[in-house]
Amino acid sequence: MDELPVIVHRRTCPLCEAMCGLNVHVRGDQVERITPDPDDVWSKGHICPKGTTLGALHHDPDRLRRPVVKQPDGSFKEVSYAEAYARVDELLGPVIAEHGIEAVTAYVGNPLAHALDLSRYVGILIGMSGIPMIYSPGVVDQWPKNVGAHLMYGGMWKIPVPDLQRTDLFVIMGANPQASQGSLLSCPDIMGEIGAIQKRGGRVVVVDPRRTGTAAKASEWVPIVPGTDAAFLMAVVQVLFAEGLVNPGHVEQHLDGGQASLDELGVLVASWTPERVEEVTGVAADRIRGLARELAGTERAVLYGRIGLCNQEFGTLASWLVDVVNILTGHFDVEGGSMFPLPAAWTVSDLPMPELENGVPNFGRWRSRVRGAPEVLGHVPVSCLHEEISTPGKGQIKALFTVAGNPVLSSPEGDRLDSALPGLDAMISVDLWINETTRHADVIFPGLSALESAHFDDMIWMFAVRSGAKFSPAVFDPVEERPGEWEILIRLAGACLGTPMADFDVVAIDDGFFDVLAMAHGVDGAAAREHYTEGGPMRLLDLQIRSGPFGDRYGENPDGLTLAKVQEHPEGIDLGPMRPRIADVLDTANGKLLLAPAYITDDLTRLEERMSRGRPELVLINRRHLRSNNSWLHNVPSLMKGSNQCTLLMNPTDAASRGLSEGDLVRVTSESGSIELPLELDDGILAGVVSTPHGWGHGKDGARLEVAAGRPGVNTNVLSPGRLVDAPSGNAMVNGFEVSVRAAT
Ligand SMILES: Nc1nc2c(c(=O)[nH]1)N[C@H]1C(S)=C(S)[C@@H](COP(=O)(O)OP(=O)(O)OC[C@H]3O[C@@H](n4cnc5c(=O)[nH]c(N)nc54)[C@H](O)[C@@H]3O)O[C@H]1N2
Ligand SMILES: Nc1nc2c(c(=O)[nH]1)N[C@H]1C(S)=C(S)[C@@H](COP(=O)(O)OP(=O)(O)OC[C@H]3O[C@@H](n4cnc5c(=O)[nH]c(N)nc54)[C@H](O)[C@@H]3O)O[C@H]1N2
Ligand code: SF4
Ligand SMILES: [Mo]
Repeated sequence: MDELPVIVHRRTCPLCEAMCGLNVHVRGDQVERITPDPDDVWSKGHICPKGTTLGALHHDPDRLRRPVVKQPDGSFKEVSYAEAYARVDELLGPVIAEHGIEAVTAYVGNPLAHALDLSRYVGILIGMSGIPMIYSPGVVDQWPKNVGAHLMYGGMWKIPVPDLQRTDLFVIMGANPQASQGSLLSCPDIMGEIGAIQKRGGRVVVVDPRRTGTAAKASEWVPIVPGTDAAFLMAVVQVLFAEGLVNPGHVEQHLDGGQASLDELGVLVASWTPERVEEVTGVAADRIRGLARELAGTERAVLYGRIGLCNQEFGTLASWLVDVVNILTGHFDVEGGSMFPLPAAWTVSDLPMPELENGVPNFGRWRSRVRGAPEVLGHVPVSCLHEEISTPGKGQIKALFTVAGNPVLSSPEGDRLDSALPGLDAMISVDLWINETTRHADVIFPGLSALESAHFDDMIWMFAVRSGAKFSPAVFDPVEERPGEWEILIRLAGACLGTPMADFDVVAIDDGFFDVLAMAHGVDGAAAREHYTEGGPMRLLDLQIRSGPFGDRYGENPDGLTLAKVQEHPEGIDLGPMRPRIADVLDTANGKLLLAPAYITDDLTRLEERMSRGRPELVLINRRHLRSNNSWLHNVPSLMKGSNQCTLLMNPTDAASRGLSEGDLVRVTSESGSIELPLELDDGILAGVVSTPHGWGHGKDGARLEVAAGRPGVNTNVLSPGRLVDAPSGNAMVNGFEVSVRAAT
């Protein structure tokens, strides 16, 4: 081995939105180490501990390299693709024949958003298979933002992001970029940017029930009672109106109803004074008033809200109010404020949805069968899935696809899903590991490892503070010829349509998909296809770039971008910071920005009711850790070193009053269930609030994650009550529900 040279491959890390440039040092077929790429034009040498683990993930002996099929004794056997396809046909055929396609659904998980081909091709499985609806963790994540964006701007992914590289006041609510590295906010080294804001004389304020790693580095931490951000922000808006601080700038001309819409909003917020909300929020009236004035009075300022504002009781109101504050204070669609990014490659996820085009609240077109939960943007709460599988009757789910997901750990009431999955007639998973969820599958198709795949982010550029383009070729060839995941997704759609998986005409479907997407972007697909010798994700990516805002449009703009030109720049291409572009973005029925959609403001009655409700003695919130990534990096030995991440954080005063001390094993109980985990005292968490991380609870029989099983932790979603959601979006309220804590016996 030693005589083989080390070759350094440049890569973009696909694990989170920071899109860091990596140098992967490879000798032979072994990754020796991974270092930051200082010459990457986007990340300039930033990296986190997870980025160095792509080699460990690639070499992980537990990672699946071939399809596996469940045997009668419950074990998995490696099989050929032909055998796996045949098993899918055998299982799926009878389900559809007997119960119809309504008995089939899919759960599509988070890594989808980061993978070259899954992100671009999952639409085929969803759109072509005929399955009526799918489930995803979107409703334990950002659905409130999607609802707001859909109603206000006319597209569920038209989500504005803070221009933090050019701002002087950055107010962060319910996000902890120190751990997450940014969410619906793609920016390398956010903590570095936070330092830079302070260095240029600006301020960073964190509003969070916990003094997080971000809050510790900020200029100020404002502790807030979980779930009360909407009340807090209503008071901020009240102050803006009461003190004559409303000045939307150039955005005013885009407001549906103009000045009148502002006046109406002023009336709506009139009673929400800081004094009225200070007790409920735990934030002094003076501080709320001061923050409103500071936001209005700082030329370059921005308010940013993320998962802590979504995964809570008033997610839609709180997320909407973040945008409202930015609009009213003139920090919308301007440098240093909240802006709309411009991806070089348009994203496949952002196709106009015909039935959702009008900006009218056409939600609730149908309801879930068992609970009667209303559909919102095609989704119902993901906790419905377990009961749709386990409750008999017409419409019962009998077959499930999971793609890049682990809902047993990530969904509220995941333990009930764990119990329901064995009742399925067919479960087919596309995943690289046998995890807590896929252990129930009948067939698992493995994707390629990150280092075996080329990479160019799709969705993530929609949230990027700069436009840019980076392409990474695969570092390794797969050991054997294997179909890409995009091809598996197409074949699975075929199986739903009654064609044997092996026989499905992948090329024809891929061509058709290309042509539809091309047409949506003003390109003649058939003519464009003449430029290529083969189809698949690379062809699609080239189309996305060439017909994108910087593209060459197949020769029309000879100086424009193509995938080939991007490939000439392994360090990436920087296409500049965000620019004002609201007129291009707005896609509502009348092209105007709807400042206060009635669908959202109607929910104020629920907030009113919350104002007179007492606060439970103890509520639970969640947290993330820099060395973890949802449920699936716990099989990497280097990330599992160090202190136990899966602990309950509690304020020392709450511990003392319960006779509990650091390290005690405690039992946490909610209306849904109980878990036991060690106690960690933290004077930086508000009294009356405790915190757990999600994504733990490994060590289950049949899963194949040996390292994770050695330090399994517990599944916090056993505690999360499925019935508790943010009403307008159906998004799970995994933060802010009541729990009790006592010593475990
Ligand atoms: N209580 C609580 N619950 C939460 C959250 C919370 O804050 N609190 N957060 C929620 C959020 S924001 C999210 S996004 C979800 C995440 O929820 P999920 O998406 O369900 O879970 P992950 O842990 O991301 O699981 C990803 C799976 O994809 C697989 N995988 C990785 N890369 C690939 C690939 O390239 N191809 C394929 N086919 N598979 C791949 C991994 O092996 C893993 O099994 O969890 C949600 N759940
Ligand atoms: N290292 C790491 N990085 C990740 C992930 C990971 O699991 N690990 N997951 C990725 C994914 S899928 C996502 S969606 C993003 C999420 O990225 P972020 O949105 O930054 O998520 P968190 O780090 O969980 O921070 C949420 C914060 O909300 C606070 N909070 C909870 N309830 C409330 C409340 O009611 N009000 C307020 N104001 N704050 C509240 C919590 O205390 C916490 O500090 O991270 C991504 N990046
Ligand atoms: S912050 Fe870490 S996980 Fe995220 S892209 Fe960079 S190296 Fe990867
Ligand atoms: Mo997420």
